[in-house]
Amino acid sequence: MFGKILIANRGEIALRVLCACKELGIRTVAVYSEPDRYSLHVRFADEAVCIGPARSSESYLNVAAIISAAEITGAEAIHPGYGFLAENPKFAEVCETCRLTFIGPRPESIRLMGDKNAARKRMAELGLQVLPGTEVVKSEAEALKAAEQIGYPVMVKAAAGGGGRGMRIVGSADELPALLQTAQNEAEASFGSSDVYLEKYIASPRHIEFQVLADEHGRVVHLGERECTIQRRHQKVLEESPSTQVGPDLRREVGGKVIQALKAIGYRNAGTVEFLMDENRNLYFLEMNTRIQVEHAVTEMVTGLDLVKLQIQVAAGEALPIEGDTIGLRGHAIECRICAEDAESFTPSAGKITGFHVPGGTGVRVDTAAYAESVIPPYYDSLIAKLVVHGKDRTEAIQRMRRALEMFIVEGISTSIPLHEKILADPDFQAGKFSTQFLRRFSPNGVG
Ligand code: MV4
Repeated sequence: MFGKILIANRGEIALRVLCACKELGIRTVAVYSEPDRYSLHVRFADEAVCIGPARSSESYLNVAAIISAAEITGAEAIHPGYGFLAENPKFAEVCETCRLTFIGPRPESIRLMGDKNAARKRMAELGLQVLPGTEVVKSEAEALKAAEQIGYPVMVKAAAGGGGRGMRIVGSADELPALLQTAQNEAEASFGSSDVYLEKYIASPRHIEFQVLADEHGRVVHLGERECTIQRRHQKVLEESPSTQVGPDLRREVGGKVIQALKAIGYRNAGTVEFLMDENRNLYFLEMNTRIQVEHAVTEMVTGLDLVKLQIQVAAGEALPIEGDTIGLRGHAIECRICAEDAESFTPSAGKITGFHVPGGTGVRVDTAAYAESVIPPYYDSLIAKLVVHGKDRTEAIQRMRRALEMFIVEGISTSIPLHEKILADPDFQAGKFSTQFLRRFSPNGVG
């Protein structure tokens, strides 16, 4: 096992990784930007190194500064958390070159899944269902011909994409030339590649993802699914596990296919395989995330596992301490992402937290790096806390979340707590009836 790990992140996920290291008896190195000097991840780490000014490109994305910090402190491994350098294959390679263990998948796996079209093609070859679609389209004529075959509406997607950028819905042939061009331009501007492909468009899907873990001895297990359909502008707002739309048979079928596909590519460490579900409960592979995700805690609540400890253990070469291909799921978990944002405009709300109280009690978990008098800087992600509850079933989890939200106090800045209260009170949400369009009902301008 590693003696010392550097945590290349900030906020709640840096603290989350610290918790796992402490429980495994591993010493920790925090890195921080200048405005993060008084952050809890700095306070609770054994050592801390300032890696640059506020701007991420000069601090949390500064590969040279992070590798130097690891070398100076004698860390043997780096945990990247999520965001920042977590899915950068070059960073994973640099770690290897510097004889530091990158706690995550091999660089080849990160690179494959970063190319959405290549990933889609590979996973289809390996047995996962995908939507009808194309390879990268070379010309307008080729796109028109392919779209005719697929049938409108189709979606134009950036091959290097993610986060909804470089995506366009095309309803008919006359719209295609202009939308193809704008998607290509946006893809070029956002990702430095204008490559796009087409896919059959699903109008009101659900977003369902499978959590997987793989060790270095060829073992791959899945830990069930998460329902992540409640999103706004391609940001997840609330997640739960299990999904009301996935029963034991579908879970076993798709989970089994996911395991086979990931064994075939020699996948290692934690990962998430995303699917779109249509109204007939078909699951179509969308993309794979090669990192620990924000919402991993809901899977931890229903499996009783510590995913970050397991990431560290498998990265150190240990075998997965899990019997069989799947693990039993117990009860129901829900996570609300508490963000520092204006309740009406959803714009980020930075500043000093003047009053702070987190709920507790049976079945409640709060992951946060915020505290009373702490300052939320404007430079980074607006997530300030994850409120996660577990109950014996979905009804109890909803009741528990509603009382926990009521007992969560954040003063001095605006948060998304009122939005969560509205979602949890909604009869359609309570009945499990929703799609990716759900949050539009709470936005006066219809921008979900
Ligand atoms: C789609 C789709 C409908 N049909 N693909 C959004 C982000 C990117 N990862 C993929 N996304 C979508 N791809 C086809 N063929 C609808 C979305 C989508 C979406 C997906 C999951 C959760 C929320 C969403 C919100 C808008 C669009």
